[in-house]
Amino acid sequence: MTAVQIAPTASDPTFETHVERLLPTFAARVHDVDLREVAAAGEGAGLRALLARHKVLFFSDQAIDIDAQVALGLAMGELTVSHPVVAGATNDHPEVYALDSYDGGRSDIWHTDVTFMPRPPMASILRAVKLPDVGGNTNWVDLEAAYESLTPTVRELADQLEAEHDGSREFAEYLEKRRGGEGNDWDGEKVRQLVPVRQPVVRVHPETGRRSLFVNPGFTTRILDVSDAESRGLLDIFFAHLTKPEHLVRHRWSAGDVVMWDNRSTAHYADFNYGDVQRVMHRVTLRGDIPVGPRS
Ligand SMILES: O=C(O)CCC(=O)C(=O)O
Ligand SMILES: [Fe+2]
Repeated sequence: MTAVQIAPTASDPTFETHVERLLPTFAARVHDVDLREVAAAGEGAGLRALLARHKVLFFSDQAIDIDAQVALGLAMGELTVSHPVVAGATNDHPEVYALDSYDGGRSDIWHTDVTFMPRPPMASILRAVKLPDVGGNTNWVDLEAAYESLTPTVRELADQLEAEHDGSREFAEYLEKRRGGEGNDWDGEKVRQLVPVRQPVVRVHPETGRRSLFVNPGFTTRILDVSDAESRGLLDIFFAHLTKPEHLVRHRWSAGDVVMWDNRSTAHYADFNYGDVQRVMHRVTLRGDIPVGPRS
């Protein structure tokens, strides 16, 4: 790992002078910022605002361990537990979600984190712990650009729709394996069952007011109040727009990388192309709000 830069952020609490934009609509590399310093200096609010603006932020050469990752999350907001049904990385770190490829921890399907709960986390902060030499890149798409890429007539239809999100396919087995079939406390309630939830198909970002296409192949199971055939057709259209290459940024991980993303405006996918090599990532998530559509 190269030397960590000391953050000269006091002169720019918005961090904008540190930003290198990666695509016209989203994603930015943030240079010469030490995330431990940001947390210690109480500058988390600036980072949070930067994240709402750019949607995905990439940081490199960070000397961050599990405790520093938690401290960073706390500087930016309130942390959730690791996941509704997956236990924390260690007993001391119930808020850290370990994605270990040796333990089935893969994310090779497009998704936005935890949209199968009524109140999904607003943002995720991910740190590379153990990486394959090559492969295991992560991809993010801009759900606001995906919404904008629909024709106005289809946008107007999407604005009126709601969809079912269900975490069972991805996570029911984790819940069954937990002692007593009990998950974690999420939003003040013990999770004992993954009950499908209703979410708006178009989400209005609570900070920016921008609209995004808030469906994903990982958890969105159907469009509600239309026929099965219509639901399938609509989801096909929405998913195709979501994953257009021009809405996508891909990251090749190095040791010391930290990436954070806004779950209110993006979806992501981790490539699984590294065979039986171990890949471990640690994530913390910031508590979010209940998604709101244009009509609610
Ligand atoms: O492993 C990755 O790169 C991403 C995993 C993921 O989906 C997440 O951390 O939410
Ligand atoms: Fe994820």
